[in-house]
Amino acid sequence: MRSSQGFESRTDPRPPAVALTIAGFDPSSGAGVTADLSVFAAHGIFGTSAITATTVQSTMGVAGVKAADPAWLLRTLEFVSVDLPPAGVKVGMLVTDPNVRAVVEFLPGLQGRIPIVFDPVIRSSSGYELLDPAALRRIQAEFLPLVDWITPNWDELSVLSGMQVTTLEGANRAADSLGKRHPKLHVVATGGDQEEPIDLLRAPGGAVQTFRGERVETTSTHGTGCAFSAALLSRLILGDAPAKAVANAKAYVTEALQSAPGLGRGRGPLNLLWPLQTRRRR
Ligand code: PXL
Repeated sequence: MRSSQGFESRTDPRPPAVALTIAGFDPSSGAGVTADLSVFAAHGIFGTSAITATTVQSTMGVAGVKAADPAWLLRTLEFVSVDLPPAGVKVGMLVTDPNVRAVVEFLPGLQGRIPIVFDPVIRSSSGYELLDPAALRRIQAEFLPLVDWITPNWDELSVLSGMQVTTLEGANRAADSLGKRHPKLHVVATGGDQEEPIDLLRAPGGAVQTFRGERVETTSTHGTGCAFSAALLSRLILGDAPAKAVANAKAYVTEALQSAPGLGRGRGPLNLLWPLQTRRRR
């Protein structure tokens, strides 16, 4: 159906799948929950969210982080998920140990039934620390066993594996080490920020596949990791097999980078809603 504004309205009578994002709030909309909600919307998925922290930031970088109240976070997660049961969960920035504990308390009710994707946010691309050391220890000990997918870049993979990753072969070894420690985990070592943008998937059992990408020359890279992990979850919810989900998420991010609107004076946001815009009639 066509409205006066030139948009097509939804004609599918089935309700959309629900995805839940547990992440931080970025007031400049490049990363965090609002970006994740755009990614879900672009995939036809209805997004719910719970905020782990608010940040002061713009495209110029992060200037401050204030963690949410962990009891409030847990209450939010439980209340919204009873009414709007998620078909998948994405976890992003967690910041504090009590937040990790809250999410560890929440997830077991869902674990094993739906995909749970973790984008391990450790520091911002502008260098701001976004994860306390105690939180990192609890993530390793209690949280990763509950997660199905993890999407670290090479820096994050270095921290998580304890192995300094500087080459694709190094990423392979570190992903293998992490995967052996958590046998149920799909590890995607994302190389989008490298000179040669190659992603590496280590599946449970140890099989490895690489995904060669196109290098996009742009300064609009704010929230690329958020976008990739939310797109990966979306593709898994839509029924993609693991390798297909990675390839499709990568293609989605590449187009979002290529068509970025060029906003801000620093690292600008991506064009996360591009799949909706291409359907717009003029
Ligand atoms: O891209 C990492 C990230 C995720 N989520 C929030 C952030 C950042 C980086 O600054 O602020 C809310």
